[in-house]
Amino acid sequence: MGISVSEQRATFDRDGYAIYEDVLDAGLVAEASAHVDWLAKRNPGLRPENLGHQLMAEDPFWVRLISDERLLDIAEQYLGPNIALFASHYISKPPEDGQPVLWHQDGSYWPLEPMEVVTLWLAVDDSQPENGCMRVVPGTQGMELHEMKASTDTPNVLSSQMDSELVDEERAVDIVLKAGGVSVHHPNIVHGSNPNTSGKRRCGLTIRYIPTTTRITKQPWECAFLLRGEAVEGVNEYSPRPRYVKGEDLAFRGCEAWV
Ligand SMILES: O=C(O)CCC(=O)C(=O)O
Repeated sequence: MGISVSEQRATFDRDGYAIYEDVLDAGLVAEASAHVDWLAKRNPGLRPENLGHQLMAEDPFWVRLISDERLLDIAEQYLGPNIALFASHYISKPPEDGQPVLWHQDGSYWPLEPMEVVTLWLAVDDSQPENGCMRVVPGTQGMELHEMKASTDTPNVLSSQMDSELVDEERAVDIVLKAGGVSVHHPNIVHGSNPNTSGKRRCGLTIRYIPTTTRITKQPWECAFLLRGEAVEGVNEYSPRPRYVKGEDLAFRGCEAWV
């Protein structure tokens, strides 16, 4: 028997992260994988680890993906019924030279008040130590947020990291996921990932969900979408969902409902 929902929530409360296997079906994961290739082709100037939410506001498949009811059902366990998207980012580490994500705390980067937010990390590929899976230091969600420092000596996705004396790397654990699985993590948890030196791509989609009571303090913010429940008056402006334009956008199952 699988782990029950309450056990996952208890694991999150204790360790700052939790794992959900087999969340999305193989068909949708294959569409997400094709989407990454499509985005990378259209944006040759960007590293595939950096396909970020600036590309998302006009992309119906991306909005369809992060609106999936199975993902929102998980987010609801942490945030309650009124859910918006704050940000999303594909970190697709190519084979052989995929960049690391140095140790950091997400909340240190984010213009949110209060810092009530969860990340769902969707495995688009199988994600293992060999291809640079995510790593977390369990229990560090209780640590206050620290300033991240610029770091460019070795190429890395965020070009920054936290002070190494704050990171007890010995205690880090690997988050191993099969494609279609999801991990959830807290905005204060210390986490990162190693380079991908294997022959296999490692792609994950980060999805940052907020309750509609959380204010995005940086404006304008182009990719806030109300996804479930009610907005709170005066808190955030939400964008309309993008429309699918044949020949311009990536075609996907159900795209006719997005015209
Ligand atoms: O995908 C990775 O390797 C790191 C992800 C990450 O840092 C995040 O989701 O905040």
